[in-house]
Amino acid sequence: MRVVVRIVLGIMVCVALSPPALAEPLRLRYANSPPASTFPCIQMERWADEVERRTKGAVEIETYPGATLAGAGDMQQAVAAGKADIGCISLPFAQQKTPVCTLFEEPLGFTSATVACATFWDMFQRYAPPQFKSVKVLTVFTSGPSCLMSKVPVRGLGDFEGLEVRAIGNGLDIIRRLGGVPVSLPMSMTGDALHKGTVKGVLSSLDVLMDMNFAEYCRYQVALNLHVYPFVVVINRAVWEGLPKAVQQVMEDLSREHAVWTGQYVDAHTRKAVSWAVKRHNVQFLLWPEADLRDTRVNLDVGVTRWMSRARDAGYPASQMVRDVVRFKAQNRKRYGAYIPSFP
Ligand code: DTR
Repeated sequence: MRVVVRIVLGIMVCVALSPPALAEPLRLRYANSPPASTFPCIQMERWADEVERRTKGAVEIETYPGATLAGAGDMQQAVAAGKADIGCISLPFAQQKTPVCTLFEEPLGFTSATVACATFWDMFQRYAPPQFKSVKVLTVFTSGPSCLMSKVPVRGLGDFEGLEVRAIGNGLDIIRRLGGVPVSLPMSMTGDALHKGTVKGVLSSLDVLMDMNFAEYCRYQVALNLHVYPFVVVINRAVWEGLPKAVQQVMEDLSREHAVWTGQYVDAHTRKAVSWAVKRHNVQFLLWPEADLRDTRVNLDVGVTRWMSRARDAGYPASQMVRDVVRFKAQNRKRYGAYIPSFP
């Protein structure tokens, strides 16, 4: 009997002293729609790595690029319904629109993704859009400024007339106002359309020259530096509220830092993409006559005026928002540098 008691006591001591079984990590599924090679998915992988590192493995992020878990058109709904825990919303595809998001689809003169990302984050905090109440916003960012890449040389507004150009969201209206023929296509279908010739150009940031290999089709570029394309990353509200406070804090601390990281990545990667496109496909950068650039600016300023009217109608302080975006943009240019891309 004494031996049995000693054995039981021994087992109890071993169990008491053994390290606690490593808790299973919390697994979160992160859905994204563009191809894995493009910057919205590169930023997703970096965010996932940082969350796993800063939570010391307590959280594991399973990433799903290329619309393998949820598509661009229903990303917020997929997260709200719990089909994905986290989702990256390309705002031009979002069903609901709010002024602080659509403002960034107007040409605001950004030349740097870093400044655009930081400014969008600052404006988003100040004018939190009600459209995201069903989820928790983790971070926001933008593309770099949109430029014209085309299969045929476009040396001014005259050459732009009647040209079929691909864009999304407000980019379509910009093409229309400049005399082109807008073609709405998701990024994933644009390469095929360029190959077939159903579109002759693309209005997008220059990273896609390399990441989507558009330089193979579009040998001519015009650095118009028009609007950017905004993105918002959200997490399911119930999943967020179920996270340990320490994990929530990691994600909150990452929010603005990651927005700036994404902008810095896009600016550096755009320089690399342009250099690659020149060397590999001999792309040329065309300069428009000053009169055409002036007419373009005047024409597109109409868009900001129309945005102000719509924002006022929606009950937003439109004039104050424009003053704030100019102020935040100046502050962020001073803080992060006024990156002016140098094209060959
Ligand atoms: N031009 C917008 C946004 C965008 C810019 N670069 C990329 C790369 C991958 C996906 C989207 C974007 C667009 O065409 O969707």
